[in-house]
Amino acid sequence: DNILLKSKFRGCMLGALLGDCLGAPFEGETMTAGGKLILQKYFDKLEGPYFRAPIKTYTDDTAMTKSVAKSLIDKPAMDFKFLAKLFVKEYFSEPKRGYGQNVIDVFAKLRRSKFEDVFKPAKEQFGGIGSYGNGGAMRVSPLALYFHNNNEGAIDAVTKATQITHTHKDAINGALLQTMAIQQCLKLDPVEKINLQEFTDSLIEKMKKIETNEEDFEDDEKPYQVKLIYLQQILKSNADCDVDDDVIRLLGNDISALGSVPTAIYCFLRAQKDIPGIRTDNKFRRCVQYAISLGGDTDTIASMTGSLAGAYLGEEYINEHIIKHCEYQKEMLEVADNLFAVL
Ligand code: F2R
Ligand code: MG
Ligand code: MG
Ligand code: MG
Repeated sequence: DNILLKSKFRGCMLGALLGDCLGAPFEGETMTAGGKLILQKYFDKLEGPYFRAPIKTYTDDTAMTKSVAKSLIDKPAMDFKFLAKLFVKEYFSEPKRGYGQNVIDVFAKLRRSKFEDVFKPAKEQFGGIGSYGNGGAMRVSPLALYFHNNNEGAIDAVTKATQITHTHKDAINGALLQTMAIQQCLKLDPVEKINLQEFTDSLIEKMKKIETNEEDFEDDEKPYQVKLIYLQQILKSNADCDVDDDVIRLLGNDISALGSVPTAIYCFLRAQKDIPGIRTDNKFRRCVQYAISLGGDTDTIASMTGSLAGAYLGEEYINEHIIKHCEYQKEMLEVADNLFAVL
């Protein structure tokens, strides 16, 4: 019903914000056992009785998500020149949010070219290959929500919104996979357990339709399907101690879309059950804490994991103390409500 869906919109947007804000201090780190204990205490403290503390600031992940949401709210028919201008305006007003170097170059080119063809600068990057970074996937939440009942609309809008900065197939397909995963979460009942096999089989089916149009079906032409099969295998293996190493080795924890989107989906699904070393009864927290505990691109993986967890569980499952530590939390609720209102 409408009340649940509205809560899921809020949960998804707050989850994306919280993962970014809490994950950012750990970006680029390798997490040791000691590091994971520090992380447990960090969450315990933030979740405890509210205390005044320096605010946890958001990074490029949220900065770009804000622009995607504004674009949808102001012009729901999607105007990609408008979106490109919002990205550029946001970047030049606050450049120190930890953006990737490629997107910085694209923004400079967009501004210099007066936005004549907003898809041209990104196409020229990396000798014409385009960026395979996770910058497209990390900002899709608003699009996944807005187009939750419109599969074709979602595919078209996510593809183009990604292509403003990222034209590599892996970047686009990673953004599409994250979109479809969020949309599946919206359809789940938060009080019912997730059928992990069904959830992942359904993503594989959808990626089969996206990773086609190639001459041959060689392994490296369907990389996301390969990753999703690894994901299923790791989920099924119940050995606990070395699993994190397998996750990092087989799924990745880096800034590429291919090395992070399947990981975020894995974190969300794995955290539906207890995880050794993560002491909490709160499922939402378990998802985000687990994502950060893998190290690497922690803000982005935790943000993508958080948006999935929030879209499944809804706002009520997010601890009210913890979210108060995040910059922009009040505004993000309004963003979610405005997105819901333009449906
Ligand atoms: N950039 C970071 N984190 C590292 C630096 C942190 C920052 N300097 C700080 O001080 O805190 N985080 C943010 O970037 C990731 C999203 O990146 P996005 O938007 O995809 O950027 P970009 O520049 O397009 O790609 C990232 C880098 O990947 C490499 N790369 C991409 N495509 C490539 C290709 N075809 N060939 C070779 N290399 C490629 C480049 O090094 C890109 O700069 C998120 O983690 C966000 O949090
Ligand atoms: Mg970031
Ligand atoms: Mg483990
Ligand atoms: Mg990051």
